[in-house]
Amino acid sequence: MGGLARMEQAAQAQALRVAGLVPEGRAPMPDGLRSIVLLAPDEPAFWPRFTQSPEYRDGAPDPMDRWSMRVIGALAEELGAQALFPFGTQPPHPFYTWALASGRVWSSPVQFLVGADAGLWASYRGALGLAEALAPLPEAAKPCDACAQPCATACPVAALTPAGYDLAACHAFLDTPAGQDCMTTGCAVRRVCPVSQALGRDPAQSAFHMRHFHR
Ligand code: B12
Repeated sequence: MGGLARMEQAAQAQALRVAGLVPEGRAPMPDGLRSIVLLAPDEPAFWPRFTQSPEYRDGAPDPMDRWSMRVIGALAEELGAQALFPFGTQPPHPFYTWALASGRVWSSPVQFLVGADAGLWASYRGALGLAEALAPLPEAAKPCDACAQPCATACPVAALTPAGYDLAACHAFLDTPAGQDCMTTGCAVRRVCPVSQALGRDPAQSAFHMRHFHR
Protein backbone atom coordinates (compact mmCIF):
# COMPACT_ATOMS: atom_id res chain seq x y z
CA MET A 1 0.00 0.00 0.00
CA GLY A 2 1.30 3.47 -0.91
CA GLY A 3 2.34 6.07 1.67
CA LEU A 4 -0.83 8.14 1.61
CA ALA A 5 -3.24 5.20 1.41
CA ARG A 6 -1.56 3.71 4.48
CA MET A 7 -1.92 7.00 6.33
CA GLU A 8 -5.59 7.28 5.36
CA GLN A 9 -6.27 3.81 6.69
CA ALA A 10 -4.35 4.36 9.93
CA ALA A 11 -6.11 7.70 10.50
CA GLN A 12 -9.56 6.27 9.85
CA ALA A 13 -8.97 3.55 12.43
CA GLN A 14 -8.70 6.41 14.97
CA ALA A 15 -11.83 8.28 13.74
CA LEU A 16 -9.63 10.81 11.95
CA ARG A 17 -9.65 11.76 8.26
CA VAL A 18 -6.92 12.95 5.90
CA ALA A 19 -8.37 16.40 5.11
CA GLY A 20 -5.55 17.66 2.92
CA LEU A 21 -1.93 17.39 1.93
CA VAL A 22 0.47 20.31 1.73
CA PRO A 23 3.23 19.57 -0.77
CA GLU A 24 6.71 21.03 -0.48
CA GLY A 25 7.03 24.61 -1.77
CA ARG A 26 3.40 25.66 -1.27
CA ALA A 27 3.74 26.86 2.34
CA PRO A 28 6.43 27.20 4.98
CA MET A 29 7.02 24.02 7.01
CA PRO A 30 9.34 23.02 9.84
CA ASP A 31 12.93 22.15 8.86
CA GLY A 32 13.45 18.67 7.46
CA LEU A 33 9.83 18.23 6.30
CA ARG A 34 8.70 17.97 2.67
CA SER A 35 4.98 17.19 3.06
CA ILE A 36 2.28 17.85 5.65
CA VAL A 37 -0.83 15.67 5.97
CA LEU A 38 -3.69 17.49 7.73
CA LEU A 39 -5.90 15.42 10.04
CA ALA A 40 -9.53 16.32 10.80
CA PRO A 41 -12.26 14.59 12.80
CA ASP A 42 -13.89 11.84 10.73
CA GLU A 43 -17.61 12.49 11.16
CA PRO A 44 -19.82 11.01 12.48
CA ALA A 45 -17.37 8.48 14.02
CA PHE A 46 -15.20 11.04 15.81
CA TRP A 47 -17.47 12.28 18.60
CA PRO A 48 -18.50 8.87 20.05
CA ARG A 49 -14.85 7.78 19.86
CA PHE A 50 -13.64 10.85 21.69
CA THR A 51 -16.32 10.78 24.40
CA GLN A 52 -15.37 7.18 25.25
CA SER A 53 -11.72 8.13 25.71
CA PRO A 54 -9.93 8.41 29.06
CA GLU A 55 -9.12 12.05 28.28
CA TYR A 56 -12.82 12.99 27.98
CA ARG A 57 -13.73 11.10 31.13
CA ASP A 58 -10.94 12.11 33.52
CA GLY A 59 -12.25 15.64 34.10
CA ALA A 60 -8.81 17.27 33.64
CA PRO A 61 -8.45 20.37 31.40
CA ASP A 62 -8.11 20.33 27.58
CA PRO A 63 -9.34 16.77 26.95
CA MET A 64 -9.46 17.08 23.16
CA ASP A 65 -5.94 18.46 22.88
CA ARG A 66 -4.68 15.65 25.13
CA TRP A 67 -6.60 13.06 23.05
CA SER A 68 -5.04 14.52 19.89
CA MET A 69 -1.53 14.38 21.35
CA ARG A 70 -1.91 10.74 22.35
CA VAL A 71 -3.64 9.49 19.20
CA ILE A 72 -1.76 11.54 16.59
CA GLY A 73 1.51 11.03 18.49
CA ALA A 74 1.01 7.25 18.16
CA LEU A 75 0.06 7.57 14.48
CA ALA A 76 3.22 9.59 13.82
CA GLU A 77 5.33 6.94 15.50
CA GLU A 78 3.65 4.15 13.53
CA LEU A 79 4.10 5.98 10.22
CA GLY A 80 7.58 7.44 10.75
CA ALA A 81 6.24 11.00 10.76
CA GLN A 82 6.49 14.07 12.99
CA ALA A 83 3.31 14.98 14.92
CA LEU A 84 2.29 18.63 14.54
CA PHE A 85 -0.51 20.29 16.53
CA PRO A 86 -2.52 23.51 16.12
CA PHE A 87 -1.89 24.28 19.80
CA GLY A 88 1.01 24.16 22.23
CA THR A 89 3.73 26.03 20.31
CA GLN A 90 4.56 29.72 20.21
CA PRO A 91 4.14 30.97 17.53
CA PRO A 92 1.46 28.45 16.57
CA HIS A 93 2.05 26.25 13.53
CA PRO A 94 0.28 28.01 10.62
CA PHE A 95 -2.66 25.62 10.20
CA TYR A 96 -4.83 28.25 8.48
CA THR A 97 -2.12 28.79 5.83
CA TRP A 98 -1.49 25.04 5.52
CA ALA A 99 -5.23 24.44 5.01
CA LEU A 100 -5.34 26.98 2.17
CA ALA A 101 -2.20 25.44 0.63
CA SER A 102 -3.86 21.99 0.53
CA GLY A 103 -6.11 23.06 -2.36
CA ARG A 104 -9.15 21.49 -0.65
CA VAL A 105 -10.01 24.33 1.73
CA TRP A 106 -10.65 28.02 1.02
CA SER A 107 -11.31 31.29 2.74
CA SER A 108 -15.14 31.49 2.95
CA PRO A 109 -17.17 34.68 2.40
CA VAL A 110 -16.77 35.32 6.17
CA GLN A 111 -13.02 34.45 6.11
CA PHE A 112 -13.36 31.28 8.16
CA LEU A 113 -12.03 28.23 6.39
CA VAL A 114 -14.52 26.31 4.26
CA GLY A 115 -13.66 22.76 3.26
CA ALA A 116 -14.80 20.68 0.31
CA ASP A 117 -15.89 17.97 2.76
CA ALA A 118 -16.51 19.75 6.08
CA GLY A 119 -17.87 23.12 4.91
CA LEU A 120 -17.57 25.74 7.66
CA TRP A 121 -16.98 22.99 10.23
CA ALA A 122 -13.40 22.82 8.87
CA SER A 123 -11.01 22.23 11.76
CA TYR A 124 -7.93 20.14 12.47
CA ARG A 125 -6.82 17.94 15.32
CA GLY A 126 -3.23 17.88 14.08
CA ALA A 127 -1.00 16.93 11.18
CA LEU A 128 1.72 14.49 10.18
CA GLY A 129 4.95 16.02 8.88
CA LEU A 130 6.91 13.81 6.49
CA ALA A 131 10.47 13.92 5.22
CA GLU A 132 9.31 12.44 1.90
CA ALA A 133 7.76 14.50 -0.92
CA LEU A 134 4.21 13.25 -1.53
CA ALA A 135 2.22 14.25 -4.63
CA PRO A 136 -0.64 16.74 -3.99
CA LEU A 137 -4.19 15.41 -3.74
CA PRO A 138 -6.53 16.34 -6.61
CA GLU A 139 -7.82 19.91 -6.22
CA ALA A 140 -11.52 20.26 -5.42
CA ALA A 141 -13.95 23.00 -6.54
CA LYS A 142 -14.68 25.79 -4.03
CA PRO A 143 -18.29 25.17 -2.91
CA CYS A 144 -19.02 28.88 -2.31
CA ASP A 145 -18.81 29.68 -6.03
CA ALA A 146 -22.09 27.86 -6.65
CA CYS A 147 -23.73 28.83 -3.33
CA ALA A 148 -26.16 31.60 -2.29
CA GLN A 149 -23.73 32.22 0.62
CA PRO A 150 -26.19 32.30 3.54
CA CYS A 151 -23.13 32.48 5.86
CA ALA A 152 -22.68 36.15 4.94
CA THR A 153 -25.86 37.16 6.82
CA ALA A 154 -26.46 34.28 9.28
CA CYS A 155 -24.94 35.83 12.42
CA PRO A 156 -27.86 37.16 14.54
CA VAL A 157 -25.77 40.15 15.68
CA ALA A 158 -23.66 40.58 12.51
CA ALA A 159 -20.51 39.76 14.48
CA LEU A 160 -19.22 37.52 11.69
CA THR A 161 -19.78 38.87 8.18
CA PRO A 162 -17.69 39.47 5.05
CA ALA A 163 -16.56 42.70 6.77
CA GLY A 164 -14.72 40.64 9.41
CA TYR A 165 -15.13 39.04 12.83
CA ASP A 166 -16.11 41.24 15.78
CA LEU A 167 -14.98 38.89 18.52
CA ALA A 168 -16.26 41.09 21.38
CA ALA A 169 -19.75 41.28 19.83
CA CYS A 170 -19.76 37.48 19.38
CA HIS A 171 -18.82 36.84 23.02
CA ALA A 172 -21.34 39.44 24.30
CA PHE A 173 -24.14 37.74 22.31
CA LEU A 174 -23.17 34.31 23.66
CA ASP A 175 -23.91 35.59 27.19
CA THR A 176 -27.54 36.41 26.30
CA PRO A 177 -30.54 34.01 26.20
CA ALA A 178 -30.72 34.43 22.39
CA GLY A 179 -27.09 33.31 22.16
CA GLN A 180 -27.83 29.91 23.71
CA ASP A 181 -28.71 28.50 20.30
CA CYS A 182 -25.09 29.07 19.16
CA MET A 183 -23.79 27.80 22.51
CA THR A 184 -25.67 24.50 22.34
CA THR A 185 -25.72 23.74 18.60
CA GLY A 186 -22.69 25.68 17.29
CA CYS A 187 -22.01 29.02 15.60
CA ALA A 188 -25.03 30.01 13.43
CA VAL A 189 -22.73 31.05 10.58
CA ARG A 190 -20.88 27.77 10.49
CA ARG A 191 -24.14 25.81 10.81
CA VAL A 192 -25.93 27.49 7.89
CA CYS A 193 -23.34 26.41 5.30
CA PRO A 194 -24.95 23.74 3.08
CA VAL A 195 -21.70 21.74 3.05
CA SER A 196 -21.57 21.84 6.88
CA GLN A 197 -25.10 20.45 7.01
CA ALA A 198 -24.14 17.44 4.90
CA LEU A 199 -21.25 16.49 7.22
CA GLY A 200 -23.34 14.92 9.99
CA ARG A 201 -21.41 16.46 12.87
CA ASP A 202 -23.02 15.86 16.27
CA PRO A 203 -24.29 19.17 17.78
CA ALA A 204 -22.87 17.94 21.11
CA GLN A 205 -19.41 18.32 19.61
CA SER A 206 -20.16 21.91 18.56
CA ALA A 207 -21.46 22.65 22.07
CA PHE A 208 -18.23 21.25 23.52
CA HIS A 209 -16.14 23.59 21.33
CA MET A 210 -18.35 26.57 22.11
CA ARG A 211 -17.91 26.00 25.86
CA HIS A 212 -14.16 25.98 25.29
CA PHE A 213 -14.27 29.09 23.07
CA HIS A 214 -16.63 31.04 25.36
CA ARG A 215 -15.61 30.33 28.95
C1 B12 B 1 -5.57 32.23 17.79
C2 B12 B 1 -6.69 31.42 17.19
C3 B12 B 1 -7.99 31.89 17.35
C4 B12 B 1 -8.29 33.22 18.00
C5 B12 B 1 -8.02 34.33 16.97
C6 B12 B 1 -7.55 35.58 17.70
C7 B12 B 1 -6.83 36.50 16.78
N1 B12 B 1 -7.34 37.69 16.66
O1 B12 B 1 -5.85 36.10 16.17
C8 B12 B 1 -9.79 33.07 18.38
C9 B12 B 1 -9.91 32.75 19.86
C10 B12 B 1 -10.70 34.25 18.07
C11 B12 B 1 -10.21 31.88 17.56
C12 B12 B 1 -11.52 31.51 17.45
C13 B12 B 1 -11.95 30.38 16.80
N2 B12 B 1 -11.16 29.53 16.11
CO1 B12 B 1 -9.25 29.69 15.96
N3 B12 B 1 -7.40 29.49 15.97
C14 B12 B 1 -6.44 30.20 16.49
C15 B12 B 1 -5.10 29.45 16.30
C16 B12 B 1 -4.85 28.67 17.59
C17 B12 B 1 -3.86 30.24 15.98
C18 B12 B 1 -3.93 31.18 14.76
C19 B12 B 1 -2.54 31.74 14.50
O2 B12 B 1 -2.19 32.77 15.02
N4 B12 B 1 -1.72 31.00 13.71
C20 B12 B 1 -0.35 31.36 13.47
C21 B12 B 1 -0.18 32.11 12.14
C22 B12 B 1 1.26 32.56 11.96
O3 B12 B 1 -0.39 31.21 11.08
P1 B12 B 1 -1.74 31.14 10.23
O4 B12 B 1 -2.78 30.51 11.07
O5 B12 B 1 -1.47 30.51 8.91
O6 B12 B 1 -2.06 32.67 9.98
C23 B12 B 1 -3.14 33.06 9.19
C24 B12 B 1 -4.44 33.14 9.93
O7 B12 B 1 -4.21 33.56 11.26
C25 B12 B 1 -5.17 34.15 9.09
N5 B12 B 1 -6.05 35.04 9.83
C26 B12 B 1 -5.71 36.21 10.31
N6 B12 B 1 -6.76 36.78 10.87
C27 B12 B 1 -7.80 35.95 10.75
C28 B12 B 1 -9.10 36.07 11.19
C29 B12 B 1 -9.99 35.02 10.98
C30 B12 B 1 -11.40 35.13 11.44
C31 B12 B 1 -9.53 33.86 10.32
C32 B12 B 1 -10.46 32.70 10.11
C33 B12 B 1 -8.19 33.77 9.89
C34 B12 B 1 -7.35 34.82 10.11
O8 B12 B 1 -4.17 34.96 8.44
C35 B12 B 1 -2.89 34.46 8.73
C36 B12 B 1 -2.03 34.54 7.48
O9 B12 B 1 -2.60 33.78 6.43
C37 B12 B 1 -5.46 28.52 15.11
C38 B12 B 1 -4.66 27.23 15.07
C39 B12 B 1 -3.35 27.42 14.36
N7 B12 B 1 -2.31 26.82 14.88
O10 B12 B 1 -3.25 28.08 13.34
C40 B12 B 1 -6.95 28.29 15.32
C41 B12 B 1 -7.88 28.02 14.14
C42 B12 B 1 -7.59 29.04 13.04
N8 B12 B 1 -9.20 28.29 14.72
C43 B12 B 1 -10.10 27.46 14.38
C44 B12 B 1 -11.42 27.41 14.91
C45 B12 B 1 -12.21 26.19 14.56
C46 B12 B 1 -11.91 28.45 15.70
C47 B12 B 1 -13.33 28.56 16.25
C48 B12 B 1 -14.37 28.34 15.19
C49 B12 B 1 -13.45 27.63 17.46
C50 B12 B 1 -14.81 27.10 17.82
N9 B12 B 1 -15.77 27.84 18.22
O11 B12 B 1 -14.99 25.94 17.69
C51 B12 B 1 -13.38 29.98 16.82
C52 B12 B 1 -14.25 30.92 16.01
C53 B12 B 1 -15.49 31.26 16.80
C54 B12 B 1 -16.74 30.86 16.16
N10 B12 B 1 -17.51 31.80 15.62
O12 B12 B 1 -17.09 29.68 16.17
C55 B12 B 1 -9.58 26.46 13.37
C56 B12 B 1 -10.00 26.69 11.94
C57 B12 B 1 -10.85 27.93 11.76
C58 B12 B 1 -11.63 28.01 10.54
N11 B12 B 1 -12.57 27.07 10.28
O13 B12 B 1 -11.41 28.90 9.77
C59 B12 B 1 -8.04 26.54 13.62
C60 B12 B 1 -7.16 26.21 12.42
C61 B12 B 1 -7.78 25.54 14.79
C62 B12 B 1 -8.05 24.08 14.50
N12 B12 B 1 -7.73 23.24 15.44
O14 B12 B 1 -8.54 23.65 13.51
N13 B12 B 1 -9.14 31.24 17.02
